[in-house]
Amino acid sequence: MSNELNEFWSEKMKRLFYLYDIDKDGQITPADFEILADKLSTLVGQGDDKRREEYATARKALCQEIMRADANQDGKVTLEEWLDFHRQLAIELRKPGANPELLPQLTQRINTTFNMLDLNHDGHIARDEWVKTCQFFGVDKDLADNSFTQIAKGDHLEEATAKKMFFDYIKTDDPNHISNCCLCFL
Ligand SMILES: [Ca+2]
Ligand SMILES: [Ca+2]
Repeated sequence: MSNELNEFWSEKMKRLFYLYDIDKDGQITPADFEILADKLSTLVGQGDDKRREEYATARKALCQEIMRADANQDGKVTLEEWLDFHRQLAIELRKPGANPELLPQLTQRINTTFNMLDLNHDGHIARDEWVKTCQFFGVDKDLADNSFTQIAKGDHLEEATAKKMFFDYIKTDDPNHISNCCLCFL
């Protein structure tokens, strides 16, 4: 793999950008995360106060991580800033011997994402958690179910496997790579 990232990769990162730009004003700001948090809390269930609180904390952490892409620090992440940020990350991840766990731009974000996906906090992602979250982001149920079958062993997606998948997702520009099913989660 070279440092050139192809059209497929750019399109993938653009889709991710528009996924986070929830109010569709063409930039990612903390306001988008407020809306996201409200929507996500319906996934957790209204009755579970503790879990909702955890979600609120996770959302703040995720917002901070994503706002790292705001290169000129004006409180908004533009598409250009977003692509530059992820291009640098992808190049970093492609270096031989790179340890993705040590990349500060990504580690916290991956941990937060994993914890949000692991809805019942038992250390792995179960099939129904995966499918539920995929559906929330508008992915077809069968498609979500199939992708889970491909990446997980049985009905459990272990933390290490999930994280490797997230890193591969940022890194790869191969349209056939299995990690592309992670679109919704980063
Ligand atoms: Ca926005
Ligand atoms: Ca900016």
